[in-house]
Amino acid sequence: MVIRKALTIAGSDSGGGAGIQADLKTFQELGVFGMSALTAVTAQNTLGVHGVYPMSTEAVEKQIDAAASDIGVDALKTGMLFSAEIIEAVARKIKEHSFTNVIVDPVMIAKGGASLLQEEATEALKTLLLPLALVVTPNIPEAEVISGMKIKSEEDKKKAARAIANLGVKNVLIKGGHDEGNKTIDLLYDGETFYTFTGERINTKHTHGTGCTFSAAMTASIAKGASVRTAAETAKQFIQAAIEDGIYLGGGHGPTNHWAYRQRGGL
Ligand code: PXL
Repeated sequence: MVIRKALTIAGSDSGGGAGIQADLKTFQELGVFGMSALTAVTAQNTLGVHGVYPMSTEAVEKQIDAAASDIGVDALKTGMLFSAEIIEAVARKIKEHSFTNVIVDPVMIAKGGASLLQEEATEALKTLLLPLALVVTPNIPEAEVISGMKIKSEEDKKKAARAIANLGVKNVLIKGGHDEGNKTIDLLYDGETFYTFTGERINTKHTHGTGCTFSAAMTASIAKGASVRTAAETAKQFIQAAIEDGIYLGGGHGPTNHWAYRQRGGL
């Protein structure tokens, strides 16, 4: 049996719904061996972020080296990176190890409004990390920050995707979770062609960690050899199932159901 391996470079969510916890659960559900390099620890539950404790750049680099030099990495994703220094360290390591299957989830702000990326780090994300990425997966507010434009329509989404692609990333996937209306339309742009993936909007507050889970599902699929387009399709189905089959934990924005996709028979 060939075992595919994926690495998440991201923050820890003590509440288990987002961050590396969501990533590792998703990798496991999709049959991929998961590894992690922690960038920060958050003290967090469904009610909010109660503390953020970043790791040293040395610690981040050593974790990446340890995973890469022994077990090997078929695909990696980045999540919460917190600071420009950590982004610089991660970019350096991606180059050093010649990683090509790099999925960047440009995490900026948690559901409750806590900052997971210092404002001055956005520039480092754009100039150092995106040129090394195979895919970037912003939600609409993140796509607005990266592209520097407002997104009010499907046409705006396309314009923003083109602007983000101009930063050097090969594929841009703007997620439709913040769309208005009863559909969520994810837009993929590969530098030439636009593709859309449409889901039904679910009326729920239990969407904590959806971005992490989505990009982790893409990473797992790519680790298994899928194309970006197929990975986007799988990730859409994975997150749709995880939101629809809610598990309703905690008193605030609860986690999604990472078992749902496999329980429905997908893999
Ligand atoms: O969903 C974004 C995110 C990423 N990483 C960590 C988080 C969150 C959201 O709360 O806590 C560690």
